[in-house]
Amino acid sequence: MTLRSFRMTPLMMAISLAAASTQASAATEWDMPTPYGDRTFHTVNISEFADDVREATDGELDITVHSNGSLIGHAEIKNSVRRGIVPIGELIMSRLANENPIYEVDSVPYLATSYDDAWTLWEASRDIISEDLEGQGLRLLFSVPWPPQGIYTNDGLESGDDLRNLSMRAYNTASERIAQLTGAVPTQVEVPDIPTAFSTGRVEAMITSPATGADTKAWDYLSHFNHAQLWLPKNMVIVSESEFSRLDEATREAVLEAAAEAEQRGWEMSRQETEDALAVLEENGIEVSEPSDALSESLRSVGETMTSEWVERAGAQGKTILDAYENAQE
Ligand code: PCA
Repeated sequence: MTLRSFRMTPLMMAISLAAASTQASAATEWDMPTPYGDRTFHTVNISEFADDVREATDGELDITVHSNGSLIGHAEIKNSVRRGIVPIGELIMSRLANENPIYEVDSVPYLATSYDDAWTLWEASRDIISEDLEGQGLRLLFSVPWPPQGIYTNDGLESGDDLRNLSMRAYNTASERIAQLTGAVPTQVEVPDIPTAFSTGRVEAMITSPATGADTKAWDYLSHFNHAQLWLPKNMVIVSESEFSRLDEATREAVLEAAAEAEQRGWEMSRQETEDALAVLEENGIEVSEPSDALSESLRSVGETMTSEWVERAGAQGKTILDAYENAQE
Protein backbone atom coordinates (compact mmCIF):
# COMPACT_ATOMS: atom_id res chain seq x y z
CA MET A 1 0.00 0.00 0.00
CA THR A 2 1.35 3.42 -0.82
CA LEU A 3 1.05 6.32 1.53
CA ARG A 4 -1.18 7.94 -0.99
CA SER A 5 -3.82 5.28 -0.51
CA PHE A 6 -4.23 6.41 3.13
CA ARG A 7 -5.56 9.80 2.13
CA MET A 8 -9.21 10.26 2.83
CA THR A 9 -11.58 10.61 -0.02
CA PRO A 10 -14.21 13.34 0.39
CA LEU A 11 -16.73 10.61 1.21
CA MET A 12 -14.57 9.10 3.95
CA MET A 13 -14.03 12.60 5.31
CA ALA A 14 -17.77 13.22 5.44
CA ILE A 15 -18.37 9.92 7.20
CA SER A 16 -15.70 10.51 9.81
CA LEU A 17 -16.92 14.07 10.46
CA ALA A 18 -20.43 12.78 10.94
CA ALA A 19 -19.13 10.17 13.37
CA ALA A 20 -17.25 12.84 15.30
CA SER A 21 -20.30 15.05 15.53
CA THR A 22 -22.47 12.14 16.72
CA GLN A 23 -19.93 11.57 19.42
CA ALA A 24 -19.95 15.25 20.40
CA SER A 25 -23.72 15.40 20.58
CA ALA A 26 -23.73 12.34 22.84
CA ALA A 27 -22.51 14.62 25.64
CA THR A 28 -25.24 15.43 28.14
CA GLU A 29 -26.26 19.08 28.28
CA TRP A 30 -27.90 20.46 31.38
CA ASP A 31 -29.51 23.88 31.72
CA MET A 32 -29.18 25.31 35.22
CA PRO A 33 -31.37 28.26 36.19
CA THR A 34 -30.56 30.57 39.11
CA PRO A 35 -32.57 33.62 40.22
CA TYR A 36 -29.41 35.61 40.91
CA GLY A 37 -27.22 37.77 38.68
CA ASP A 38 -23.72 37.24 37.32
CA ARG A 39 -22.08 39.62 39.80
CA THR A 40 -23.23 37.58 42.81
CA PHE A 41 -20.57 35.33 44.33
CA HIS A 42 -23.11 32.47 44.32
CA THR A 43 -23.32 32.65 40.53
CA VAL A 44 -19.53 32.81 40.26
CA ASN A 45 -19.38 29.71 42.46
CA ILE A 46 -21.94 27.66 40.53
CA SER A 47 -20.28 28.64 37.23
CA GLU A 48 -17.05 27.29 38.64
CA PHE A 49 -18.92 24.14 39.65
CA ALA A 50 -20.13 23.77 36.05
CA ASP A 51 -16.56 24.30 34.76
CA ASP A 52 -15.22 21.69 37.18
CA VAL A 53 -17.79 19.13 36.06
CA ARG A 54 -17.09 19.85 32.39
CA GLU A 55 -13.39 19.44 32.96
CA ALA A 56 -13.62 16.30 35.10
CA THR A 57 -15.89 14.59 32.57
CA ASP A 58 -14.01 15.72 29.44
CA GLY A 59 -17.08 17.63 28.37
CA GLU A 60 -19.41 14.64 28.77
CA LEU A 61 -21.60 16.66 31.13
CA ASP A 62 -21.96 20.24 30.00
CA ILE A 63 -23.86 22.46 32.45
CA THR A 64 -24.98 25.92 31.29
CA VAL A 65 -25.84 28.40 34.03
CA HIS A 66 -28.76 30.75 33.22
CA SER A 67 -28.51 33.65 35.67
CA ASN A 68 -30.87 36.38 36.81
CA GLY A 69 -34.06 34.36 36.49
CA SER A 70 -33.60 34.51 32.69
CA LEU A 71 -34.64 30.90 32.01
CA ILE A 72 -37.08 30.22 34.86
CA GLY A 73 -38.39 32.58 37.54
CA HIS A 74 -37.42 31.96 41.16
CA ALA A 75 -40.89 30.79 42.19
CA GLU A 76 -40.81 28.04 39.54
CA ILE A 77 -37.26 26.72 39.83
CA LYS A 78 -37.88 23.97 42.37
CA ASN A 79 -40.95 22.59 40.62
CA SER A 80 -39.24 22.83 37.24
CA VAL A 81 -36.48 20.54 38.49
CA ARG A 82 -39.06 18.28 40.09
CA ARG A 83 -41.04 17.98 36.88
CA GLY A 84 -37.94 17.44 34.75
CA ILE A 85 -38.30 20.70 32.82
CA VAL A 86 -34.71 21.41 33.81
CA PRO A 87 -32.39 18.81 35.39
CA ILE A 88 -30.69 21.12 37.90
CA GLY A 89 -31.22 24.51 39.50
CA GLU A 90 -30.35 26.90 42.32
CA LEU A 91 -32.77 28.64 44.67
CA ILE A 92 -32.89 30.03 48.17
CA MET A 93 -33.78 27.23 50.57
CA SER A 94 -36.17 29.27 52.74
CA ARG A 95 -38.29 29.83 49.65
CA LEU A 96 -39.73 26.38 50.44
CA ALA A 97 -40.90 27.41 53.94
CA ASN A 98 -44.52 27.07 52.88
CA GLU A 99 -43.92 23.38 52.10
CA ASN A 100 -42.13 22.64 55.35
CA PRO A 101 -40.72 24.99 58.02
CA ILE A 102 -37.47 22.97 58.16
CA TYR A 103 -36.39 24.81 55.00
CA GLU A 104 -36.37 28.13 56.84
CA VAL A 105 -34.44 27.09 59.93
CA ASP A 106 -31.58 29.21 58.53
CA SER A 107 -33.83 32.31 58.66
CA VAL A 108 -34.88 32.16 62.30
CA PRO A 109 -33.55 35.46 63.73
CA TYR A 110 -30.46 35.16 65.91
CA LEU A 111 -30.43 31.34 65.88
CA ALA A 112 -27.14 31.26 63.96
CA THR A 113 -25.54 34.60 63.12
CA SER A 114 -21.89 33.66 62.66
CA TYR A 115 -20.44 31.49 59.90
CA ASP A 116 -19.37 28.86 62.43
CA ASP A 117 -22.83 28.62 63.93
CA ALA A 118 -24.44 28.67 60.49
CA TRP A 119 -22.24 25.72 59.49
CA THR A 120 -23.14 23.81 62.66
CA LEU A 121 -26.82 24.50 61.98
CA TRP A 122 -26.40 23.30 58.40
CA GLU A 123 -24.80 20.07 59.60
CA ALA A 124 -27.64 19.64 62.08
CA SER A 125 -30.31 20.17 59.40
CA ARG A 126 -28.76 18.76 56.23
CA ASP A 127 -30.01 15.18 56.56
CA ILE A 128 -33.59 16.02 57.38
CA ILE A 129 -33.76 18.55 54.54
CA SER A 130 -32.09 16.17 52.08
CA GLU A 131 -34.54 13.42 53.01
CA ASP A 132 -37.53 15.66 52.47
CA LEU A 133 -36.20 16.56 49.02
CA GLU A 134 -35.43 12.91 48.25
CA GLY A 135 -39.06 12.12 48.89
CA GLN A 136 -39.83 14.46 45.98
CA GLY A 137 -37.30 12.93 43.62
CA LEU A 138 -34.75 15.67 44.27
CA ARG A 139 -31.13 15.40 45.34
CA LEU A 140 -29.54 18.22 47.30
CA LEU A 141 -26.04 18.73 45.91
CA PHE A 142 -24.76 21.61 48.03
CA SER A 143 -25.74 24.67 49.98
CA VAL A 144 -23.98 28.00 50.53
CA PRO A 145 -25.02 30.91 52.79
CA TRP A 146 -25.53 34.54 51.95
CA PRO A 147 -23.67 36.96 54.23
CA PRO A 148 -25.54 38.01 57.39
CA GLN A 149 -28.75 39.92 56.80
CA GLY A 150 -29.09 43.57 57.75
CA ILE A 151 -31.40 46.49 57.07
CA TYR A 152 -31.06 49.14 54.35
CA THR A 153 -32.90 52.42 54.83
CA ASN A 154 -32.76 56.06 53.84
CA ASP A 155 -32.52 57.39 57.38
CA GLY A 156 -30.35 56.01 60.12
CA LEU A 157 -32.19 53.63 62.44
CA GLU A 158 -32.23 54.76 66.05
CA SER A 159 -34.82 52.29 67.26
CA GLY A 160 -37.34 49.76 66.01
CA ASP A 161 -39.90 52.57 65.80
CA ASP A 162 -38.05 53.99 62.80
CA LEU A 163 -39.16 50.96 60.78
CA ARG A 164 -42.83 51.69 61.37
CA ASN A 165 -44.81 52.15 58.14
CA LEU A 166 -41.81 51.78 55.84
CA SER A 167 -42.57 49.76 52.73
CA MET A 168 -39.97 47.05 53.04
CA ARG A 169 -38.70 44.73 50.35
CA ALA A 170 -38.78 41.05 51.44
CA TYR A 171 -37.58 37.80 49.82
CA ASN A 172 -38.83 35.01 52.09
CA THR A 173 -41.38 34.49 54.85
CA ALA A 174 -38.90 35.47 57.58
CA SER A 175 -38.04 38.83 56.01
CA GLU A 176 -41.76 39.36 55.50
CA ARG A 177 -42.60 38.48 59.09
CA ILE A 178 -39.88 40.63 60.64
CA ALA A 179 -41.19 43.57 58.62
CA GLN A 180 -44.74 42.93 59.82
CA LEU A 181 -43.70 42.60 63.44
CA THR A 182 -41.75 45.86 63.37
CA GLY A 183 -44.72 47.68 61.86
CA ALA A 184 -43.26 47.94 58.36
CA VAL A 185 -45.16 46.89 55.24
CA PRO A 186 -43.52 43.96 53.41
CA THR A 187 -43.50 43.45 49.63
CA GLN A 188 -41.84 40.47 47.96
CA VAL A 189 -39.40 41.60 45.27
CA GLU A 190 -36.87 39.40 43.45
CA VAL A 191 -33.27 40.60 43.34
CA PRO A 192 -33.28 41.52 39.61
CA ASP A 193 -36.30 43.77 40.28
CA ILE A 194 -34.79 45.62 43.26
CA PRO A 195 -33.53 48.71 41.39
CA THR A 196 -36.91 49.27 39.69
CA ALA A 197 -38.84 48.66 42.92
CA PHE A 198 -36.84 51.45 44.58
CA SER A 199 -36.78 53.86 41.66
CA THR A 200 -40.55 53.62 41.25
CA GLY A 201 -41.11 54.06 45.00
CA ARG A 202 -42.71 50.65 45.51
CA VAL A 203 -40.32 50.01 48.38
CA GLU A 204 -38.16 52.29 50.52
CA ALA A 205 -36.17 49.85 52.69
CA MET A 206 -34.93 46.28 52.48
CA ILE A 207 -33.56 43.38 54.47
CA THR A 208 -30.70 41.64 52.69
CA SER A 209 -26.94 41.12 52.79
CA PRO A 210 -24.07 43.51 52.18
CA ALA A 211 -23.52 41.34 49.06
CA THR A 212 -26.93 41.94 47.50
CA GLY A 213 -26.78 45.64 48.41
CA ALA A 214 -23.45 45.94 46.63
CA ASP A 215 -24.57 43.82 43.64
CA THR A 216 -27.69 45.96 43.14
CA LYS A 217 -25.85 49.29 43.75
CA ALA A 218 -27.91 50.14 46.81
CA TRP A 219 -26.21 53.59 46.99
CA ASP A 220 -28.29 54.67 43.99
CA TYR A 221 -31.43 54.67 46.14
CA LEU A 222 -30.47 54.10 49.79
CA SER A 223 -28.06 55.72 52.24
CA HIS A 224 -27.79 53.52 55.34
CA PHE A 225 -27.01 49.91 56.08
CA ASN A 226 -27.53 48.52 59.56
CA HIS A 227 -25.33 45.44 59.95
CA ALA A 228 -27.86 43.73 62.23
CA GLN A 229 -26.68 40.18 61.44
CA LEU A 230 -30.14 38.67 61.77
CA TRP A 231 -29.52 35.32 60.02
CA LEU A 232 -27.55 33.72 57.18
CA PRO A 233 -30.02 32.30 54.63
CA LYS A 234 -28.68 29.67 52.24
CA ASN A 235 -28.97 28.94 48.56
CA MET A 236 -29.12 25.31 47.53
CA VAL A 237 -28.40 23.46 44.33
CA ILE A 238 -30.78 20.60 43.61
CA VAL A 239 -30.79 18.03 40.84
CA SER A 240 -33.52 15.73 39.60
CA GLU A 241 -32.74 12.23 40.89
CA SER A 242 -33.96 10.61 37.70
CA GLU A 243 -31.68 12.82 35.56
CA PHE A 244 -28.80 12.21 37.93
CA SER A 245 -29.25 8.44 37.90
CA ARG A 246 -29.14 8.45 34.11
CA LEU A 247 -25.48 9.56 34.22
CA ASP A 248 -22.78 6.89 34.19
CA GLU A 249 -21.02 6.22 37.45
CA ALA A 250 -17.85 8.19 36.71
CA THR A 251 -19.92 11.24 35.76
CA ARG A 252 -22.05 10.95 38.89
CA GLU A 253 -18.90 10.84 40.97
CA ALA A 254 -17.50 13.88 39.17
CA VAL A 255 -20.70 15.80 39.96
CA LEU A 256 -20.63 14.86 43.64
CA GLU A 257 -16.98 15.72 43.96
CA ALA A 258 -17.42 19.10 42.26
CA ALA A 259 -20.46 19.72 44.50
CA ALA A 260 -18.50 19.04 47.69
CA GLU A 261 -15.79 21.42 46.49
CA ALA A 262 -18.35 24.05 45.52
CA GLU A 263 -19.89 23.90 48.98
CA GLN A 264 -16.56 24.42 50.69
CA ARG A 265 -15.46 27.13 48.26
CA GLY A 266 -18.85 28.85 48.52
CA TRP A 267 -18.71 29.13 52.31
CA GLU A 268 -15.26 30.69 52.07
CA MET A 269 -16.38 33.06 49.32
CA SER A 270 -19.35 34.11 51.43
CA ARG A 271 -17.20 34.98 54.45
CA GLN A 272 -14.85 37.00 52.27
CA GLU A 273 -17.76 38.65 50.49
CA THR A 274 -19.11 39.98 53.79
CA GLU A 275 -15.95 42.03 54.32
CA ASP A 276 -15.56 43.01 50.68
CA ALA A 277 -19.17 44.08 50.19
CA LEU A 278 -19.25 46.13 53.42
CA ALA A 279 -16.20 47.98 52.12
CA VAL A 280 -17.84 48.53 48.72
CA LEU A 281 -20.95 49.93 50.38
CA GLU A 282 -18.87 52.38 52.41
CA GLU A 283 -16.74 53.39 49.43
CA ASN A 284 -19.91 54.29 47.62
CA GLY A 285 -21.23 56.47 50.40
CA ILE A 286 -23.50 54.11 52.33
CA GLU A 287 -23.29 54.72 56.06
CA VAL A 288 -22.69 51.35 57.69
CA SER A 289 -23.51 50.97 61.38
CA GLU A 290 -24.25 48.39 64.05
CA PRO A 291 -27.65 48.34 65.79
CA SER A 292 -28.10 50.77 68.70
CA ASP A 293 -29.21 49.25 72.01
CA ALA A 294 -32.76 50.36 71.38
CA LEU A 295 -32.85 48.83 67.90
CA SER A 296 -31.22 45.64 69.15
CA GLU A 297 -33.81 45.36 71.85
CA SER A 298 -36.76 45.57 69.50
CA LEU A 299 -35.19 43.25 66.91
CA ARG A 300 -34.38 40.71 69.63
CA SER A 301 -37.92 40.80 70.92
CA VAL A 302 -39.32 40.32 67.40
CA GLY A 303 -36.76 37.53 67.00
CA GLU A 304 -38.10 35.78 70.08
CA THR A 305 -41.63 35.90 68.73
CA MET A 306 -40.46 34.51 65.39
CA THR A 307 -38.46 31.76 67.09
CA SER A 308 -41.45 30.52 69.05
CA GLU A 309 -43.65 30.73 65.96
CA TRP A 310 -41.11 28.64 64.05
CA VAL A 311 -40.71 26.07 66.84
CA GLU A 312 -44.46 25.61 66.90
CA ARG A 313 -44.76 25.30 63.12
CA ALA A 314 -41.79 22.99 62.71
CA GLY A 315 -42.95 20.52 65.39
CA ALA A 316 -41.02 17.27 65.85
CA GLN A 317 -38.74 17.80 62.85
CA GLY A 318 -37.86 21.26 64.09
CA LYS A 319 -37.06 19.86 67.50
CA THR A 320 -34.78 17.22 65.97
CA ILE A 321 -32.82 19.96 64.22
CA LEU A 322 -32.60 22.23 67.27
CA ASP A 323 -31.51 19.35 69.53
CA ALA A 324 -28.78 18.32 67.08
CA TYR A 325 -27.68 21.95 66.78
CA GLU A 326 -27.52 22.46 70.54
CA ASN A 327 -25.67 19.18 71.10
CA ALA A 328 -23.11 20.10 68.49
CA GLN A 329 -22.51 23.45 70.15
CA GLU A 330 -21.84 22.00 73.59
N1 PCA B 1 -29.68 38.14 48.99
C1 PCA B 1 -30.88 37.51 48.49
C2 PCA B 1 -31.24 36.51 49.52
C3 PCA B 1 -30.53 36.93 50.75
C4 PCA B 1 -29.50 37.87 50.28
O1 PCA B 1 -28.57 38.29 50.94
C5 PCA B 1 -32.00 38.48 48.37
O2 PCA B 1 -31.88 39.62 48.83
O3 PCA B 1 -33.04 38.10 47.85
